[in-house]
Amino acid sequence: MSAEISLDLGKISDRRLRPVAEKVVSHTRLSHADAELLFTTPDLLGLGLLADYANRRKHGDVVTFAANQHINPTNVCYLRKTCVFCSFARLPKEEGAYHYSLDEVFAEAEAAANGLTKEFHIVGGLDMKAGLAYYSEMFRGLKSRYPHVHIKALTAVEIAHIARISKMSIEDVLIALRDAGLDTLPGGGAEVFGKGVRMTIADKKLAGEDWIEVHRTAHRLGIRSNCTMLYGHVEAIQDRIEHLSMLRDLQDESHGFLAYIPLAYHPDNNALGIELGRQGTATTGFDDLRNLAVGRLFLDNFDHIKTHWIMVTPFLSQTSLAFGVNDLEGTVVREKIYHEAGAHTAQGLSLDEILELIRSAGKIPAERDSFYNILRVFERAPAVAA
Ligand code: V47
Repeated sequence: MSAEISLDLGKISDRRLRPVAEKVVSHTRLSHADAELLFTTPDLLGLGLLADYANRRKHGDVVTFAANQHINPTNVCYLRKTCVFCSFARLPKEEGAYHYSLDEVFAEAEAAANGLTKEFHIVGGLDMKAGLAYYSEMFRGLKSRYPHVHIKALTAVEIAHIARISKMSIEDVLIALRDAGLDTLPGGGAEVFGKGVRMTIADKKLAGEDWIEVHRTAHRLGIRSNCTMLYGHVEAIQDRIEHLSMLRDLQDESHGFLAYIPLAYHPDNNALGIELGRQGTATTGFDDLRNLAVGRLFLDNFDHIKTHWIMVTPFLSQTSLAFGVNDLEGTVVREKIYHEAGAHTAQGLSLDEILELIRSAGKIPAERDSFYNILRVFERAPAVAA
């Protein structure tokens, strides 16, 4: 594939990016100083060109998506008061708190009876009533009803919570959940690993090193996972670089990550947004594209960079397909976490809408399974007559 992929260095206007470009072309790993330059250059188009080059070298013009359904079984979370960026969590007796019975989960999952859904993405709060038995029965029930649907469930933070309330090791919890039907772990709960930032936005949440350790254990057991970074709140550029570095190091060691997904902070209806005076002011398109492009370039050992259209809008996600991104969050069906935090996007996209987004960016849409095997490739859009 790489034979036809070229990079026109003349189009990169920030000359300081040239040595970085040469490293990208020669597959040389980028340093922290390179990452700092990428995070600060005003030459967004130059950065995009580099990221697009690195992406097309791996994936050509193919952009993948999965037919997935998000299910959030509980919003009860004992970290409600200390994870100040979150708008989704509630204390058990607070207005709006909910905890689905298993029958309610199965009823919500009935949307998968359409035969199109290939993945359940299941995450929720740290609920004292949602332990190993609850999730094991849930996964068994889902697998018996929809054996073909992959279960991507429970962030590292939830795994650690289940281990703590069940007085079990992380490894034993992962093994028990895998036996019940868990296939992979989603990438949530990572936020920003640096201690200073974590103390400010998610004091008492699982520490960054411990988040990494849960994923390391999962990878050792053959359970693949995703990873994320929540950006656009109080973190400095150095915090972003340290975070990405920790992800890159674990990937070198385990090769267990499937995709990296930068998550844009949404400031509505949460204490942090109020404190920062940011209600209604989400991240900028410039920073959204930059985070995706830097992810592609710095995480040279990752195959897939995914854009979450719910957080950055389908329009920006579409634009990001020219900034290093090869994977689009899927159909989703009914999203709750970011809509509580002020996302104004739809709660799901139809297959036709996804195909149109990808095609009108000049790319080739392909449906994938949860391990990124291509299931079907769709035609390119027919050329428009001049
Ligand atoms: O960890 C919570 C984020 C994450 C807010 O693995 C917020 O395929 C923005 O990780 N503004 C959970 N973000 C979701 C997640 C995810 C999403 C899509 C795909 C995958 C995957 C994983 O949501 C949390 C946190 O970082 N979040 N509150 C907020 N106010």
